[in-house]
Amino acid sequence: MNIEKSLRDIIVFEIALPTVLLILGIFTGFLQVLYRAGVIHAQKVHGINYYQGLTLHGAINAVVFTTFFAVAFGQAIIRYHLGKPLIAAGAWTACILMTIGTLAAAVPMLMNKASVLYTFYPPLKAHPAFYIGLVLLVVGSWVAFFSWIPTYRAWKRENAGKKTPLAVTGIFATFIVWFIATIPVAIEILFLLIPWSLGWTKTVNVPLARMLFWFFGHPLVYFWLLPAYVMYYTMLPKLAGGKLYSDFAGRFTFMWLIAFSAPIGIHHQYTEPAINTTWKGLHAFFTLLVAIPSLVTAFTLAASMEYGARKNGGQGLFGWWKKLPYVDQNRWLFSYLFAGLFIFIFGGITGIINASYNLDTVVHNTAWLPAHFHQTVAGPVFLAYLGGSLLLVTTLTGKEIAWKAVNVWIPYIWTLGIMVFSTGLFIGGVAGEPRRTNMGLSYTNPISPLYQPTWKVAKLLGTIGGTIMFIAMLLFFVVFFATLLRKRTAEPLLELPTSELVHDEDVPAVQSFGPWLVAAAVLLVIAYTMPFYDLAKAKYEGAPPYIPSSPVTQP
Ligand code: HAS
Repeated sequence: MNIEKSLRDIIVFEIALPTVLLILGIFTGFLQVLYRAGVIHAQKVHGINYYQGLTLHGAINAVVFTTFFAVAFGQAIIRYHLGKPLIAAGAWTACILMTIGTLAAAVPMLMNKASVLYTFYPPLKAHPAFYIGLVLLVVGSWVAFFSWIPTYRAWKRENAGKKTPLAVTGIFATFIVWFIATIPVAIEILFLLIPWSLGWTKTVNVPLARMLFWFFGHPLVYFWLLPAYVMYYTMLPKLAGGKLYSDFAGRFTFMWLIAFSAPIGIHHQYTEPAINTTWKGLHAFFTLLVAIPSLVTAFTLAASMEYGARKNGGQGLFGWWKKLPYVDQNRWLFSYLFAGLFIFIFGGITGIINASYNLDTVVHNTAWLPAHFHQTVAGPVFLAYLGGSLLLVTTLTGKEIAWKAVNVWIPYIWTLGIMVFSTGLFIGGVAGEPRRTNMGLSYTNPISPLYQPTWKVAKLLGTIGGTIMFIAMLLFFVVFFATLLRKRTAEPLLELPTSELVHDEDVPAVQSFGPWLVAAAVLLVIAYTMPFYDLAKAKYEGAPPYIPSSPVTQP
């Protein structure tokens, strides 16, 4: 499809900018591995302090890269599937706000004035520019979302009675989840963190700020996941040589995530003393319900791939697995999506372990947690985004993928790295290895009284896995930038693989957002009214800022 040059340029910029930043995000991730393994026994290296590196790693990879990708990908999906031009002013304003916001937040992070981790958890306190930058990034993404609504409405009027394309439903679900998620964090940042950071208030209400953060923090992970699901449902079956097994399964998944992504944030706070166990139990129950669409996704995608593999001559109960295009250079996106799915099996299982209130008390705040989230956000999500970034760049610039033979193997190298890395972290976590800790100064430093020799195997696995991941990303950067910078060989178009359907069920309940928005509102009232009321009633003392390099809170 031929699309406006300005939109092409915006999307390519929104992919290229965060990918450049990702170089730093990946490098600081690799440094984390080395600090924790005890290869580095220092507070800082190359001028980057441990917590500063951890913040850069989390903020660039999990906040900046993901938000830019979701907006760029959303624009491409809406433009392609609705076949109507987008509102140019919306696309430009979003891009400018997100870029200014990112740069504003980057400066204090690079100056070590915002080493508060991606969770910006008080009493860790950042420079105001960090919070203001994040607000602009979020507002930019809202502008993009709101600017798609008139285009969608116009399409609906012109196509009365037609189902909204599945991919468009998925993108709207993504941004509805994002909008719901970002309201509480906007309240946290605007009313608690910015005034505190500017010195207008002396202390901060930590339990309130944290509850607002996790009200945002869990739907955030489904905001990350949903664009990957859009690719899984609408592209993967086609790439596998088949069709999507069930349209209903896709719509159900998107709608269910709108309703259940948010009323579950307290599962990150099972150990917070300020919250009553009744609400923790309720959020645990809702968390188990949020896993349902992912289980539906697992079976639907397996059936879709089986359909494609059998069309391609696959036979037998398991023999058809051999007929999938694992290393087909022309269907290279399959390898990115399939590898992510494989990793997600383990990310999903460990998520359900975390959700189980009593089991979580064993693993909370240990290395188990980064293992879980590397098998979710750094697994299916990251691989889908890397693949999606390459897809958008190659189609919108008319440039062929460089290093095709290498490209198709990158996701498998990454998968090997993630699996070894996470195994090390899971083992270490169960043994009590803490997360967010510069262990090179303590537990993995033989001259420290805290040295833990029994964690050696876990650390060795973590280091080997982390190194393999780093190599995979170096290869990705070579492929990505070689593609971006090479000569154009075809006309720049927007072409997205789109699956046909095996079963096109007509189920009105999953064809309209309205009932699911109402369900989301009702569930939020049930899940959060009493916990916030309890916090409002309690008379906790406000907390002064905490400086990461010192265990003593600063007056
Ligand atoms: Fe999680 C903590 C529970 C999913 C990300 N999670 C985190 C954190 C992050 C994160 C970043 O209940 C840490 C935050 C921090 O910094 O503190 N999580 C869950 C549950 C799910 C889940 C129940 N998480 C995700 C996803 C994430 C993500 C998705 C990112 C995108 N998580 C928790 C809990 C905590 C937590 C607690 C807090 C713990 C604590 O103590 O702090 C579920 O949504 C998972 C459902 C998934 C499945 C898997 C389906 C499998 C599929 C693959 C099929 C494969 C095929 C291929 C077909 C049920 C779809 C077959 C191929 C072959 C070769 C066989």
